[in-house]
Amino acid sequence: MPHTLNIVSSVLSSTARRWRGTTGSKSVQQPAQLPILFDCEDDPECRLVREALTELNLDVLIYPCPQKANRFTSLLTDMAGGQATVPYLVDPNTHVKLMGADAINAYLFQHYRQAATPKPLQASVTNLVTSRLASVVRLNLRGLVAKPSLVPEQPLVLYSFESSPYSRPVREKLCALQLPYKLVNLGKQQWADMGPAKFRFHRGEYHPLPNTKRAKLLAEKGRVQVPFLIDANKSIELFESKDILRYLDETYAQ
Ligand SMILES: N[C@@H](CCC(=O)N[C@@H](CS)C(=O)NCC(=O)O)C(=O)O
Repeated sequence: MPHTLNIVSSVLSSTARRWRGTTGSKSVQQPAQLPILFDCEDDPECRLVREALTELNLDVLIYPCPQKANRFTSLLTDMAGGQATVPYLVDPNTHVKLMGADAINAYLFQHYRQAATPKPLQASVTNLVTSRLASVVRLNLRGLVAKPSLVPEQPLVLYSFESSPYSRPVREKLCALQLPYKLVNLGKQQWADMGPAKFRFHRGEYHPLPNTKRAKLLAEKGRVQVPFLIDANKSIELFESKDILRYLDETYAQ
Protein backbone atom coordinates (compact mmCIF):
# COMPACT_ATOMS: atom_id res chain seq x y z
CA MET A 1 0.00 0.00 0.00
CA PRO A 2 1.44 3.47 -0.84
CA HIS A 3 2.61 5.18 2.33
CA THR A 4 0.24 8.17 2.01
CA LEU A 5 -2.78 5.86 1.68
CA ASN A 6 -1.46 3.88 4.62
CA ILE A 7 -1.42 7.02 6.79
CA VAL A 8 -4.81 8.27 5.52
CA SER A 9 -6.49 4.97 6.39
CA SER A 10 -4.69 5.04 9.75
CA VAL A 11 -6.25 8.49 10.38
CA LEU A 12 -9.66 6.96 9.59
CA SER A 13 -8.91 4.13 11.99
CA SER A 14 -8.19 6.57 14.84
CA THR A 15 -11.30 8.55 13.89
CA ALA A 16 -13.45 5.41 14.13
CA ARG A 17 -12.35 5.21 17.76
CA ARG A 18 -12.81 8.97 18.24
CA TRP A 19 -9.08 9.36 18.96
CA ARG A 20 -9.12 7.41 22.20
CA GLY A 21 -5.54 6.59 23.20
CA THR A 22 -4.23 10.09 22.48
CA THR A 23 -3.78 11.61 25.92
CA GLY A 24 -1.58 10.21 28.67
CA SER A 25 -1.94 10.47 32.44
CA LYS A 26 0.31 12.93 34.26
CA SER A 27 -0.01 11.13 37.58
CA VAL A 28 0.30 7.38 36.93
CA GLN A 29 3.81 6.08 37.65
CA GLN A 30 5.42 3.22 35.74
CA PRO A 31 5.72 0.15 38.02
CA ALA A 32 9.11 -1.43 38.76
CA GLN A 33 8.64 -4.36 36.36
CA LEU A 34 7.31 -4.19 32.83
CA PRO A 35 3.85 -5.74 32.47
CA ILE A 36 3.50 -8.15 29.52
CA LEU A 37 0.71 -8.00 26.96
CA PHE A 38 0.01 -10.77 24.47
CA ASP A 39 -1.55 -8.69 21.71
CA CYS A 40 -2.81 -8.66 18.16
CA GLU A 41 -2.77 -5.15 16.68
CA ASP A 42 -6.05 -5.45 14.73
CA ASP A 43 -8.03 -7.33 17.39
CA PRO A 44 -10.91 -5.14 18.69
CA GLU A 45 -10.38 -6.07 22.35
CA CYS A 46 -6.61 -5.65 22.16
CA ARG A 47 -7.11 -2.12 20.81
CA LEU A 48 -9.22 -1.21 23.89
CA VAL A 49 -6.41 -2.43 26.15
CA ARG A 50 -3.76 -0.48 24.24
CA GLU A 51 -5.95 2.65 24.40
CA ALA A 52 -6.13 2.18 28.18
CA LEU A 53 -2.35 1.74 28.39
CA THR A 54 -1.77 5.02 26.53
CA GLU A 55 -4.27 6.85 28.70
CA LEU A 56 -2.66 5.43 31.85
CA ASN A 57 0.80 6.29 30.51
CA LEU A 58 1.97 2.70 31.10
CA ASP A 59 4.68 0.94 29.11
CA VAL A 60 4.43 -2.80 28.43
CA LEU A 61 6.31 -5.60 26.75
CA ILE A 62 4.29 -6.73 23.74
CA TYR A 63 4.34 -10.31 22.55
CA PRO A 64 2.58 -10.11 19.17
CA CYS A 65 0.16 -12.91 18.36
CA PRO A 66 -1.27 -12.33 14.86
CA GLN A 67 -3.35 -14.95 13.07
CA LYS A 68 -1.42 -18.18 12.37
CA ALA A 69 1.14 -17.02 14.95
CA ASN A 70 3.49 -19.58 16.44
CA ARG A 71 6.29 -17.66 18.16
CA PHE A 72 4.60 -16.83 21.45
CA THR A 73 1.69 -19.26 21.56
CA SER A 74 3.42 -21.81 23.80
CA LEU A 75 4.66 -19.04 26.13
CA LEU A 76 1.07 -17.76 26.34
CA THR A 77 -0.22 -21.25 27.14
CA ASP A 78 2.54 -21.72 29.76
CA MET A 79 1.91 -18.37 31.44
CA ALA A 80 -1.86 -18.81 31.37
CA GLY A 81 -1.63 -22.44 32.54
CA GLY A 82 -3.84 -23.56 29.64
CA GLN A 83 -5.41 -22.32 26.43
CA ALA A 84 -5.74 -18.52 26.34
CA THR A 85 -6.52 -15.86 23.79
CA VAL A 86 -5.45 -12.26 23.29
CA PRO A 87 -5.57 -9.81 24.90
CA TYR A 88 -3.76 -11.49 27.80
CA LEU A 89 -1.99 -9.44 30.47
CA VAL A 90 0.64 -10.61 32.93
CA ASP A 91 1.62 -8.07 35.59
CA PRO A 92 4.74 -9.32 37.40
CA ASN A 93 4.37 -6.49 39.95
CA THR A 94 1.20 -7.98 41.38
CA HIS A 95 1.31 -11.52 39.89
CA VAL A 96 -2.02 -10.79 38.25
CA LYS A 97 -2.87 -12.62 35.01
CA LEU A 98 -5.97 -11.62 33.09
CA MET A 99 -7.67 -12.34 29.76
CA GLY A 100 -10.07 -10.09 27.83
CA ALA A 101 -10.36 -6.30 27.55
CA ASP A 102 -12.95 -5.83 30.28
CA ALA A 103 -11.02 -7.74 32.94
CA ILE A 104 -7.69 -6.21 31.95
CA ASN A 105 -8.90 -2.60 31.74
CA ALA A 106 -10.83 -2.88 35.02
CA TYR A 107 -7.63 -4.12 36.69
CA LEU A 108 -5.38 -1.49 35.08
CA PHE A 109 -7.63 1.42 36.01
CA GLN A 110 -8.32 0.11 39.50
CA HIS A 111 -4.73 -0.75 40.34
CA TYR A 112 -2.91 2.11 38.65
CA ARG A 113 -5.42 4.97 38.95
CA GLN A 114 -7.88 3.82 41.63
CA ALA A 115 -10.70 4.48 39.18
CA ALA A 116 -13.33 2.60 37.20
CA THR A 117 -12.77 1.93 33.49
CA PRO A 118 -14.08 4.92 31.49
CA LYS A 119 -17.11 3.91 29.40
CA PRO A 120 -15.36 4.35 26.01
CA LEU A 121 -12.75 1.77 27.06
CA GLN A 122 -15.21 -0.89 28.22
CA ALA A 123 -15.80 -3.88 25.93
CA SER A 124 -19.39 -2.86 25.18
CA VAL A 125 -21.05 -3.75 21.87
CA THR A 126 -20.63 -0.15 20.64
CA ASN A 127 -16.93 -0.02 21.49
CA LEU A 128 -16.26 -3.43 19.97
CA VAL A 129 -18.06 -2.37 16.77
CA THR A 130 -16.08 0.89 16.47
CA SER A 131 -12.89 -0.98 17.29
CA ARG A 132 -13.68 -3.55 14.57
CA LEU A 133 -14.40 -0.67 12.19
CA ALA A 134 -11.00 0.80 13.07
CA SER A 135 -9.47 -2.44 11.72
CA VAL A 136 -11.72 -2.66 8.65
CA VAL A 137 -10.69 0.80 7.40
CA ARG A 138 -7.09 -0.43 7.35
CA LEU A 139 -8.12 -2.22 4.12
CA ASN A 140 -6.54 -5.48 5.15
CA LEU A 141 -9.50 -7.79 4.79
CA ARG A 142 -7.60 -10.95 5.70
CA GLY A 143 -6.57 -9.35 8.98
CA LEU A 144 -3.07 -9.46 10.43
CA VAL A 145 -1.49 -12.79 9.52
CA ALA A 146 1.95 -13.90 10.74
CA LYS A 147 4.75 -13.59 8.19
CA PRO A 148 8.00 -15.57 8.32
CA SER A 149 10.69 -13.59 10.11
CA LEU A 150 13.99 -13.77 11.96
CA VAL A 151 13.90 -13.81 15.76
CA PRO A 152 15.64 -10.84 17.41
CA GLU A 153 17.79 -11.64 20.44
CA GLN A 154 16.39 -8.72 22.44
CA PRO A 155 12.98 -7.08 22.17
CA LEU A 156 12.87 -3.89 20.12
CA VAL A 157 11.63 -0.62 21.64
CA LEU A 158 8.87 1.46 20.06
CA TYR A 159 7.81 4.92 21.22
CA SER A 160 4.20 5.40 20.19
CA PHE A 161 0.73 6.31 21.38
CA GLU A 162 -2.31 4.32 20.42
CA SER A 163 -4.09 6.78 18.12
CA SER A 164 -0.91 7.96 16.38
CA PRO A 165 -1.60 7.48 12.65
CA TYR A 166 2.12 7.22 11.85
CA SER A 167 2.81 4.69 14.60
CA ARG A 168 -0.02 2.25 13.79
CA PRO A 169 1.54 0.88 10.56
CA VAL A 170 4.76 0.24 12.49
CA ARG A 171 2.92 -1.63 15.24
CA GLU A 172 1.12 -3.67 12.57
CA LYS A 173 4.45 -4.57 10.97
CA LEU A 174 5.96 -5.58 14.32
CA CYS A 175 2.86 -7.69 14.92
CA ALA A 176 2.85 -9.45 11.54
CA LEU A 177 6.57 -10.21 11.93
CA GLN A 178 5.97 -11.39 15.52
CA LEU A 179 8.76 -9.15 16.81
CA PRO A 180 8.56 -8.63 20.57
CA TYR A 181 8.89 -5.00 21.62
CA LYS A 182 8.75 -2.68 24.57
CA LEU A 183 5.88 -0.30 23.85
CA VAL A 184 6.71 3.11 25.32
CA ASN A 185 3.51 5.12 25.44
CA LEU A 186 3.99 8.82 24.83
CA GLY A 187 0.41 10.05 25.17
CA LYS A 188 -0.10 13.78 25.00
CA GLN A 189 -0.03 15.44 28.42
CA GLN A 190 -0.69 19.12 27.61
CA TRP A 191 -1.91 21.36 24.80
CA ALA A 192 1.68 22.01 23.62
CA ASP A 193 2.05 18.27 22.77
CA MET A 194 -0.85 18.36 20.29
CA GLY A 195 -0.44 18.07 16.52
CA PRO A 196 2.15 16.44 14.28
CA ALA A 197 5.79 16.76 15.34
CA LYS A 198 6.72 19.18 12.55
CA PHE A 199 3.87 21.68 13.03
CA ARG A 200 2.47 21.51 16.51
CA PHE A 201 -0.72 23.47 17.14
CA HIS A 202 1.13 25.35 19.91
CA ARG A 203 3.17 28.37 18.72
CA GLY A 204 6.74 28.93 19.88
CA GLU A 205 9.40 26.61 21.23
CA TYR A 206 8.21 23.19 22.38
CA HIS A 207 8.65 22.30 26.04
CA PRO A 208 7.34 18.95 27.28
CA LEU A 209 6.23 18.72 30.88
CA PRO A 210 9.32 18.31 33.11
CA ASN A 211 10.25 14.86 34.49
CA THR A 212 8.25 12.98 31.86
CA LYS A 213 9.18 10.42 29.20
CA ARG A 214 8.68 13.20 26.64
CA ALA A 215 11.18 15.46 28.43
CA LYS A 216 13.68 12.56 28.61
CA LEU A 217 13.29 11.79 24.90
CA LEU A 218 13.82 15.45 24.00
CA ALA A 219 16.92 15.66 26.20
CA GLU A 220 18.38 12.43 24.78
CA LYS A 221 17.40 12.55 21.10
CA GLY A 222 16.74 16.21 20.44
CA ARG A 223 13.10 15.78 19.40
CA VAL A 224 9.80 14.32 20.49
CA GLN A 225 8.26 12.43 17.59
CA VAL A 226 6.58 9.06 17.23
CA PRO A 227 7.06 6.46 15.94
CA PHE A 228 10.61 6.15 17.23
CA LEU A 229 12.23 2.72 17.03
CA ILE A 230 15.27 1.43 18.89
CA ASP A 231 16.77 -1.88 17.84
CA ALA A 232 19.63 -2.67 20.23
CA ASN A 233 20.34 -5.87 18.27
CA LYS A 234 21.60 -3.80 15.36
CA SER A 235 22.48 -0.55 17.20
CA ILE A 236 19.80 1.22 15.18
CA GLU A 237 17.61 4.18 16.18
CA LEU A 238 15.06 5.49 13.69
CA PHE A 239 12.43 8.21 13.47
CA GLU A 240 10.13 8.36 10.37
CA SER A 241 7.48 5.70 9.87
CA LYS A 242 8.43 4.98 6.25
CA ASP A 243 12.08 4.36 7.15
CA ILE A 244 11.12 2.16 10.09
CA LEU A 245 8.77 0.03 7.96
CA ARG A 246 11.48 -0.47 5.34
CA TYR A 247 14.06 -1.27 8.04
CA LEU A 248 11.86 -3.91 9.66
CA ASP A 249 11.16 -5.58 6.31
CA GLU A 250 14.78 -5.55 5.22
CA THR A 251 16.13 -6.71 8.59
CA TYR A 252 13.59 -9.24 9.84
CA ALA A 253 11.19 -10.38 7.09
CA GLN A 254 12.13 -13.65 5.39
N1 LIG B 1 6.99 12.09 9.16
C1 LIG B 1 6.83 11.46 10.45
C2 LIG B 1 5.64 12.11 11.14
C3 LIG B 1 5.55 11.68 12.60
C4 LIG B 1 4.57 12.52 13.41
O1 LIG B 1 4.28 13.68 13.10
N2 LIG B 1 4.06 11.91 14.47
C5 LIG B 1 3.18 12.61 15.38
C6 LIG B 1 2.20 11.65 16.01
S1 LIG B 1 1.21 10.81 14.82
C7 LIG B 1 3.99 13.24 16.47
O2 LIG B 1 5.08 12.80 16.77
N3 LIG B 1 3.44 14.31 17.08
C8 LIG B 1 4.11 15.02 18.10
C9 LIG B 1 3.88 14.57 19.49
O3 LIG B 1 3.13 13.63 19.73
O4 LIG B 1 4.50 15.14 20.37
C10 LIG B 1 6.64 9.95 10.28
O5 LIG B 1 6.24 9.51 9.17
O6 LIG B 1 6.96 9.19 11.20
